[in-house]
Amino acid sequence: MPDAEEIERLRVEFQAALAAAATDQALRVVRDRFLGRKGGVIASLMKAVASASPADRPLLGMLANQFKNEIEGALDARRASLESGRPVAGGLDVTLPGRQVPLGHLHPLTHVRHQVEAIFSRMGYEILEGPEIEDDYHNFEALNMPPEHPARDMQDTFFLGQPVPQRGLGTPGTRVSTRPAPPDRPATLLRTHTSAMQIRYMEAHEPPVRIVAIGKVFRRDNPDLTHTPMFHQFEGLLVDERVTFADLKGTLTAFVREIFAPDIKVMFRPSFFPYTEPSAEMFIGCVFCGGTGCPVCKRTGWLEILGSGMVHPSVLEAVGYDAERYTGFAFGTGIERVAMLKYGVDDIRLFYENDLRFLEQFSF
Ligand code: 2NL
Repeated sequence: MPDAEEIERLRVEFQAALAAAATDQALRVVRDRFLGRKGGVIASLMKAVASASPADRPLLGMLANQFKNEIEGALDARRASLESGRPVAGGLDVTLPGRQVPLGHLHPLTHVRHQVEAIFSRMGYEILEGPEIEDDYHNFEALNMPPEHPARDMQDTFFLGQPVPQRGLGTPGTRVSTRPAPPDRPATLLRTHTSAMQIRYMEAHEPPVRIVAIGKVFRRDNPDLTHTPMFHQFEGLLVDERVTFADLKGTLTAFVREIFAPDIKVMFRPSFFPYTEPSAEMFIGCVFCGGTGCPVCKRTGWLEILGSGMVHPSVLEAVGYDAERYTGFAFGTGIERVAMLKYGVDDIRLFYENDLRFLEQFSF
């Protein structure tokens, strides 16, 4: 049963709590604790008074009511003093945090592109951009793919300037065709890889060459989880005297360690490209399962990250280099592929749909 002493003890407690409350929020906590309708100190006190003996009830009731009024007054006064101490300019509380301005951010592919450019720039490579429309010579022939070369079947090319009937619309004549140009006219096409830029660079510069070519490439693919008719490629090329396969391995290992993780595992496996000999695919230890095997790496523990090799002597000769004096290495892969492996994206089409629920996960 409460008595005058108990009320005095609660008063001391209240005064300590009030003195410690330096913010509106802290003040609200004190108010809830003492004046809260359910379980508040005053509410409990009033309940206890109601069940006190008829002899004690009048005095206790009066003391409890007095205490309650005191608390209300003290809380109001304290709030007023907190408000008056706050820097206010023309009714504006200048201590409030500013409203968040919604800020955009880079597209994940742009972010990866910047990272690739930064890593190779630091290694002394020049970054190249060039035309998306190319001719047959620079896209195929100079890369050791003469007209009848079977490797051309690996690329399904968009050719330009061929009139073809359009579905649905009565007017024939679109500017992009799937048929090669007649032999009397040099074919123009949408580049199927960024290599043409590297051929043009070598035609205009003597070794040493250290370049990364980067940009959109186009292939006649039906869209699925891993294919779109346009994607972004980057290719690297280094040509100098005494360049070896060890230089290729060291450079590419340094690259994947920077873009994925410093302790990532790497593996090279023999492969074939018409423009390199020998050729190799590079794999990294699966970033999703750590090598133990999962659906992404198809239980192999390895992910294919890029294609590479020593530049074929025919390519060096096509640009007028002395293939006895110079050797070089080259490599290429998709920015999309790197981004998918880096961020665990399982569908390449997400990069082009501009769905904010996807893009907003990349506010780097
Ligand atoms: C791929 C293939 C590769 C190259 C690209 C290259 C460029 C010149 C000369 C020799 Cl100018 N090679 N580029 C070499 C090997 C592979 O990428 O499909 N990667 C997934």
